[in-house]
Formats: sequence, structure tokens, C-alpha cells
Amino acid sequence: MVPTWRLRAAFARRLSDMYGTEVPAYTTLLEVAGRINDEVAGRDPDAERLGSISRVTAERHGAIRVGTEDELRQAAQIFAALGMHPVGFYDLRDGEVGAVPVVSTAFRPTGTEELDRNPFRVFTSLLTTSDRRFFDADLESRLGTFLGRRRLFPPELLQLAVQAEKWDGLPEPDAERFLTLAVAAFELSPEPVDRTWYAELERISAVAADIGGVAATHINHLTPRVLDIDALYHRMGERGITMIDRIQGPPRWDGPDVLLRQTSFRALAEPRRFREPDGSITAGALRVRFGEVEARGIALTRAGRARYDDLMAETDRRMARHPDADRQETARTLWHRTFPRTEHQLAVEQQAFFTYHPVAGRPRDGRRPPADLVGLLDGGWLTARPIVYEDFLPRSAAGIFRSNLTGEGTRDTALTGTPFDAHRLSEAIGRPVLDPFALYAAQQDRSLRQALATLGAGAA
Ligand code: OOG
Ligand code: NI
Repeated sequence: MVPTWRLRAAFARRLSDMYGTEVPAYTTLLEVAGRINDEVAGRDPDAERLGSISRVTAERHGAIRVGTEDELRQAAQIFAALGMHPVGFYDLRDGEVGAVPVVSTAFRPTGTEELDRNPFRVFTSLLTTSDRRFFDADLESRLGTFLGRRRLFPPELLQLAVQAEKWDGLPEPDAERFLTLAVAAFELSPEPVDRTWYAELERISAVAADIGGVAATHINHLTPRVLDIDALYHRMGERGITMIDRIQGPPRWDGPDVLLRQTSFRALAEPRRFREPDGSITAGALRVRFGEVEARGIALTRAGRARYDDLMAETDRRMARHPDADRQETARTLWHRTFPRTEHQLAVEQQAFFTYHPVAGRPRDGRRPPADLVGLLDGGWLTARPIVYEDFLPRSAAGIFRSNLTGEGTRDTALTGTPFDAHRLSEAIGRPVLDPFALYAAQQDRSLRQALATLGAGAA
């Protein structure tokens, strides 16, 4: 029997091999990221504080985009077979510029042991065809017809996925068959693209065309994790690959790494075949896929996240007043003023999530452990280990989408959009969309309860 986590690890590895043959710059990115990770691991004793080097080296996230709720449900079934569950709700339709007609979630493992074995996650976006700001009734109906006719996942793949979910794995040779079919479902399709239909959707949004203008889905990007994203940014430039103009997320600073920092580059134009209005087939190219890389930091509590969002908004306001200022520098100054400078401070102010552990061999000084967390930390009873952020940031996601779009697209801002939230997305998927904050909090609480029980037993 091949257990769930081995299926997931094998799927991530095969998808990565496949994507490397499709997008050569991705292979360069893996090389550079791998080298930087080795360098950081060699010089920094804390390199593994947010994940073992073997985890980080294998770590990827992918992005896919689907057109209908049926397609989303089927994708969810395949991910369930791999032990990946929908976490978080992201609405990317409302960005001030270049809004994207999708709502998204991320499929990922949720248990700490599963994350350690292989943390593969896939940011998955659903085209919101009923959102009138983007699509009128006529176009919605034509999209419905087009999408209704296509089949992204063969029935055999879906059946194997149902079995894998039920049995927590698959016996050979079913495991091999499942992996082959699953990877194939995310390859770029050789089917000709209808020129007129694609162009009509592209006028609304390049993402709408990439989803609704073609006969299949495909991996849009695969993202390795790197321990020093600033170094990577410079080194990719030296290799002749132009990155977008900035790293999204928190600035580089001398305090703790929090949340997620990401940057990307435009992939080259890829050859695609087109069906012209006169029925002839021509050779052409599309530039929709890209490369991305990310550095992960500590997960923030709701309070910490609110502070982060405020700092980003304040950075925007300052940049609007001083457009020539350096964004990183501006952000860094603000962070120094209000963001906790140490992990300890993040823990005592409850701005970030940690697991808590009793300190083994604390000298006996006749004292009993105090009742409060700060006292336990300061008195040397407990140590705090940071919990790594496993999710995404809507603002960064929108920035990544936007920086890789051709044209701004069009949107009728006089109309209101279809209401959409995590609950509605859960119904569409037929599985609960989990709240990332609740997952981190549960992990923290569990560790704290255990630590207190151990301390209590020792003191009694
Ligand atoms: C997804 C963009 C979001 C991220 O890392 O924030 C994303 C897409 O382009 O389909 O992948
Ligand atoms: Ni991404």
C-alpha cells in the first residue's frame, strides 16, 4: 500500500519534473534556490528553525485555475486523495487595479506530521462567471456552454482518487496509474486554441482567457521555497532572468521573518496552436505561465495580521505621497516603529503562533511554575518554537496575478459583484473550507496544554 503522504510527495516531485520540461526557466530557479538554501544552511545555525532543510528543499506550491464548481469539486477529490484539504478563502475580484475574476482557496495538508512529511499545496482559483462586473449574461451563458463541454479529469482518475481517499492510500499498481493520470491532467494541452473566443475573453481578463478560453487546465506556476529571497532575487538577475520589480509581502528587516515573501518572473512565450476564424490551424504563442519563489516566516495571530495589514496600508499611503521613495526602506522604517522586534515579543504580545515546550533540566530553585504565559517564558519554564505560515496572502496573490497579466482587462465598477465567501465556496466544493487561524490556534493550544500538564506533574 502506498500511503497518502507518499502519493503526495511523489505527485509533487513528478509535477515538478514535468513543469521543468515545459518551462526551462523554472529549472534555473530550482538550481539557484537549491544553492542558496545550501549556503544559508551552511552559515546560519537557525536555518532550520522554520522547517528542516529536507522539508524546505522539497517544498513547493502550485497554482491551478478552473472554470466551474463541478471542476473545482473534482480537483478537490484529487487533492483529497493526496491528503490536501481546502484552507482559507481569498477573494481577488476587488483589487483597486487589475482585479481578477476569481475566488480561491489553497489545498494543503493540515496536520503537523503531514506537513513535515511533505507540505505540498496548490492555490486553486475558480472563475466567477456570474460576476456581472466582468461577464454579462450572454457571455456567462456562452462560457457555461464551453466549460460544460470540456472534461478536465478522466473518470478513471476520479475513481482512483475516491478509493485513495477511502483507504488512505492506494496499492500498486493503482498508485502508479493514479499518479500518471493526475500529472497528465495538469500538463499544457496541445489542443488548438480558438483565436476569436480567446481574444474575446482576454479583453475582459487574461486570467479569464487562460481559464475559459482553452480546453484543459494546466499548472500555472510551481513555486519553490528559498531561505534567502533577497539573495535569490539578485542572483536570478545575474542569470539574465528579469524578476518583477519587487518582493511582495513584509520588508526585509532585522526582526523576525513573518508570513510570506514572494516574487516572480514572466515565463517565456510558449508555442500554442490556434484555430483561426476560417477554420485553419496556425502556430502562435501565449505568455501566461510564470515562475515564482517564496520565503516563509512565522504565522501571525488575527491581531498580528491586523497589524501587518495596517503597516502595508500605511506604506501605501506614504508611497502615494512620495512616489520616488524606496518602498522597502519606507516599510522598514514603519516596521521598526511598531512591529515586535523579537520572537519573544511576538509571543508575549500574542501576535504570532508558537508551540510551547517545557524546558528539560530547568534547575530546581524551589519555585512553582507561575500561571501566566509571560511568567512561564521569562522564568525559564517554557520555550516557544515558531509555527511556520502555511498559507497565502490575498494582496500578494493579487500582486503576483497582476504583474503577470497582459493588459489591465475591463471591469464595470458601477455594478456590484456576486457575493462570495468561505461558506459559499465550501458549498461549491462540497467540503468545508477550513479557517487557517483556527488551525494554527489549535496547534498552539494543544502544545500549551501538554506543556502545562508536564510542568504540573513535575511540580506536584
Ligand atoms: C495564483 C496566484 C496566487 C500566490 O502564490 O500567491 C499565488 C495564480 O496565478 O493562479 O499563486
Ligand atoms: Ni503562487
